Formats: sequence, C-alpha cells, structure tokens
Amino acid sequence: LSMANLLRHAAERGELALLYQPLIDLRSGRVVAAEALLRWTSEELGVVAPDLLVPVAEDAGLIEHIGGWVLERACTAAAQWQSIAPCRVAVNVSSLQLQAPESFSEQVDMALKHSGLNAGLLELEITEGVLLRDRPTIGALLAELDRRGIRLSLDDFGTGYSALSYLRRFPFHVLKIDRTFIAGIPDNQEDTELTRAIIAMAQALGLSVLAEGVERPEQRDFLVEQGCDLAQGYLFSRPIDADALAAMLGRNG
Ligand code: G
Ligand code: G
Ligand code: MN
Ligand code: NA
Repeated sequence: LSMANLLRHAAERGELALLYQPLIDLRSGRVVAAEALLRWTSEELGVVAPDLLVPVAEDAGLIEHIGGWVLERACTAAAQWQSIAPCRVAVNVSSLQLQAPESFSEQVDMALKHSGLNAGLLELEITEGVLLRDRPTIGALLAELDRRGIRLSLDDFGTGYSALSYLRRFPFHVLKIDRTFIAGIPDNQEDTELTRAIIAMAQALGLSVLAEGVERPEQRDFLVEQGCDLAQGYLFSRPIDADALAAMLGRNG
C-alpha cells in the first residue's frame, strides 16, 4: 500500500494528531500563542514527519481534507484554552490550500463557527513560496482573511526568495525569522547581524517579529535586547499535546 493510500484514511483511523508549541511573549515571559504541528502515527509506517507527509498529501489531492481537519482540531483546542488564559493558535497552511481560495475560506469559517473561537485568536502561517506566483486571487484571499480579523504570519522568513515587497503588498501581522538564523546567534556574526536587521525592519514596518528555534539562554537574551516581540523553541518548550499546553497556560501567571 502506498503512503498516499494509507494517508487517505489516516484521519478517519485516528492516526493524525496535533502537537502545540508555545509562542512566548519576550517582555512578559508568558505563553501568548501556540503553533499547531501535525503528527501522523501510521499503523504500517510508524511516525511520519510533516515535511514528508505534506508533500505526499499535496500530490495525492489530500491536503484540502487534512488541512480542514487541522483547522477544525486546532480551533477546537484553542477554544478550550480560553477558559484558562487567553492564547492564540497558529496553523500552518500549505501553498496548495491557498490555490483553492473559496474552499479554504469556507474551511476557516466552519472551523471558527464549530469551535466558537474568536477570529482574532486564529493565526495562519504562510511561507513565502506561495507568494512567489503572486496570483491576484491569493492577494484577495489574504485581504479577506485580514478583514475578518484573522492574523497572518510570514513563516520561515529569510530562507526563500524573501522579496521585501511581500511585506508591503500583503497584510501580514507577524514575521517569523527562520530558525537557521537564530542557530547562528551569537557565534556567527552574519546570522547575528541579519537577525538584528530583520527585527529592526519588522519594527519599522509595524509588524510583530518572532524568532524561531530559540534553544539557548544567550539567544533569548540577545533577542530581548533587540526588542524582538516573540520567541519559540526548545528553550521554552518542545511541541506538546493540547492538555499539556492547557496546564502550561494555568501556570502562566
Ligand atoms: O516539527 P515540525 O517537524 O513539526 O514541522 C516540520 C514542518 O512541517 C514545518 O515546516 C511545519 O511548518 C510543517 N507543518 C507542521 N504541521 C503542519 C500542518 O498542519 N500543515 C502544513 N501544511 N504544514 C505543517
Ligand atoms: O517550519 P515551521 O517553522 O513551521 O516548523 C517548525 C518546526 O521547527 C517544527 O518542526 C518544530 O518541531 C521545529 N522546532 C521548534 N523549535 C525548535 C528548536 O528550538 N530547535 C529546532 N532545531 N527545531 C525546532
Ligand atoms: Mn510554522
Ligand atoms: Na518556520
């Protein structure tokens, strides 16, 4: 049986799960959001990582189905966290999902409606790849999501084509600095200076800026010093399940 065939039934068989990695406000030290990260534990294949799973889902025409499942599940979890503490949820969106704007928009609507989650508590993470094509439909979709109060994050910033015009042209709220830059702090001078420059640029544009892959205290200290708003990484927490995230929110104060 091919991976695509197994993946076709993974959601129904209860083999898909979401883990959540906390996003930390560097000023308060509190968890203010969590990124949903997909995990597939296949009976036949074992644990399949998302960077392997997502391309297979895209090729097999399954990404819409799985993406819809992720949105529903993430919004439902986030709605439950709100009784403990305010916390947004960030969902990764593949470029292929955005190629079908009506269907994607409806999935977002449904997930918010079913869960009762406020639109302002949902964040969508988009990589630059999707913007390369610069199709007008994608611009219209992003504008529409923004109008509804959903936050848009530019994920993996600095790794791809990184046309700075994206930041002007599309309504992003958050810029996520790719973890390959953060890994070089403080020893690699180039990475350190680039991170400093990206933070300054985000601030000048009125965007929130998040550092991914923060693993060491000296990286956090550097980011705080530079005025970086948010951080994410093993220093704070690995991806954890929804209940563990709720417990972390309970200890937030
Ligand atoms: O831990 P991590 O291995 O979870 O994630 C690897 C990559 O998979 C990241 O680039 C992340 O953005 C992507 N990813 C994780 N979950 C999802 C998801 O639900 N949908 C999509 N499209 N990508 C995801
Ligand atoms: O590409 P994206 O940023 O959406 O995916 C996040 C990925 O980064 C996930 O695979 C997650 O497990 C991983 N990740 C999160 N924190 C750290 C970290 O501190 N170090 C490393 N190496 N990876 C991390
Ligand atoms: Mn992401
Ligand atoms: Na990323």
